[in-house]
Amino acid sequence: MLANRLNQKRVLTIQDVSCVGRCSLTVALPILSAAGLETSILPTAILSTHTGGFTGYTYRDLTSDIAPIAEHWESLGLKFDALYTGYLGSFEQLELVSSLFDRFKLDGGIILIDPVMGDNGALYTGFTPEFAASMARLCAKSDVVVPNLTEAAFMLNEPYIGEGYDSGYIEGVLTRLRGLGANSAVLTGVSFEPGKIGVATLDGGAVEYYFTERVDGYFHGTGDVYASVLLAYLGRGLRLHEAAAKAADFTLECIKLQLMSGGEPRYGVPFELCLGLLTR
Ligand code: PXL
Repeated sequence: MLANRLNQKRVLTIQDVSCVGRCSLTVALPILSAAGLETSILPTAILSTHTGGFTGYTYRDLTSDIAPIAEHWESLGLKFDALYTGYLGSFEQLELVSSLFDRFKLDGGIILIDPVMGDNGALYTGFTPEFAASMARLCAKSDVVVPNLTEAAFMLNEPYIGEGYDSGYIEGVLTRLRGLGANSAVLTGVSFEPGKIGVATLDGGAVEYYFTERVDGYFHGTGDVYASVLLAYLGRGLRLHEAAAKAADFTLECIKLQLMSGGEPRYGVPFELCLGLLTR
């Protein structure tokens, strides 16, 4: 991958700004920066808070800014070592992002899609199965797709199975995710036994697993923390499975601190206190 003389990789992350509530860009930007990646952002919308756990939030759609921003960047000849998408809010944004992938990825660069759409068997407010089908089509352009079990089920148009599954099921899901055209897939929230939760990865060889202790509860924004740390380590050149495992450890640290802090889950996890783990 092309880098500047300090050997810094250049990343573009495309997702909303939820002003309050530690998710999307307010998580991705500090994590990628702490890991030493030069990080550019393309905000797709500005919300006063995220949509999970707050009512009355404002939403300013920035879709119409994407094309002119991209034209300016093209005039500058910009390209990125990695493009990373998180929460995207409309079919039009999916179309625009698909074109950004074609125009701004360096040869040998990474496209990472975190298809943020839902959790625990349900889609977040505002998302539909049709949107999940379009997200699945976008995944054909990805090098790495990072869904949880809910997002995977909706993208594959399959029933959601939240528990009681076996490794055959997980391996089938990963294979079908690659069948969408993604080069590799990381499935989060995989659990075969009480007290343990983890990730399963597939990049062409055998499926690999990594488990940590399970902390019960719902922790807002941890999917965004996970995907950002995953990309941070991929940018450092770690193999997919190693990066996926390190991201799981980092996310667990954040969750433990969240429990210690006693803060309201909707304000997200105190990932700031873990950033030192990412700096050299
Ligand atoms: O954490 C994912 C996320 C990102 N952005 C917005 C959200 C959510 C999850 O609810 O609402 C606006």
